[in-house]
Amino acid sequence: MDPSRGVWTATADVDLVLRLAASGFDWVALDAQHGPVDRAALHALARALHGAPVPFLVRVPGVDPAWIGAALDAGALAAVVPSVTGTAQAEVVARAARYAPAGERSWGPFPPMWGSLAPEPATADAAQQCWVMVETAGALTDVDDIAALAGVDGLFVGPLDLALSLGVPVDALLDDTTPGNPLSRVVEAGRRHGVLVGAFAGTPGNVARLRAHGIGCLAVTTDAALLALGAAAVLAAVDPDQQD
Ligand code: 3PY
Ligand code: MG
Repeated sequence: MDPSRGVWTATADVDLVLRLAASGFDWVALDAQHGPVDRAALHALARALHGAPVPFLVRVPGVDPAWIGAALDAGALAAVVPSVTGTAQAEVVARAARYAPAGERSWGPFPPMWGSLAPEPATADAAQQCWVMVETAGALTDVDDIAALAGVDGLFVGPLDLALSLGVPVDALLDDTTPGNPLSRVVEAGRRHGVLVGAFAGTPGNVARLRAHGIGCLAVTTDAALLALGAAAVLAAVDPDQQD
């Protein structure tokens, strides 16, 4: 996963998501926080993505052990957990992603519902991951302790919320190269504790800025952006003189 180029989806359309999973990106992220993925949609999407060429991630709606379990039950490579405010919440999150004795995940994988086998608990614990989003000032303050927690496999920066929480413009956050800048603190915590560091980029320009910080696992674009870019490219190709 590092480096990797993922696509973030803001829809719950099974056919669209399946096509995105076969379009060259390394992973697909389903969004149950800001997108329309509810539990019923999660079942339909997971069933369709079972056996897809690339893994999927699920951003759960918040610090919610039930949703973290559901994301992993669906077969996500990782539950991506937003709005974590610090070490105490990260501990809850990490325990929700692993079966006992390491954690408190409840048994209930989805694949038997469509006739496939459930992974053994130990296999699931080894293969499935928990990524904590670093997008609050509190999570940034605690980032080293969060990265050190057993069961935290990744730190995933949400630049939009992190900038809001720090009270700085997103551009200032992304371009900050002063010693001890926020993104370098996340990267260093990840390196120190051997956990993945990723981020939401969304545009090619932001991909370059995040890579310059040493962040290689990136959500490079979204389904909505791909549609807009594709529409603009087609219209420009058929009528090059009508661009505004
Ligand atoms: C953020 O930038 O805050 C995100 O959560 C991106 O999805
Ligand atoms: Mg966010």
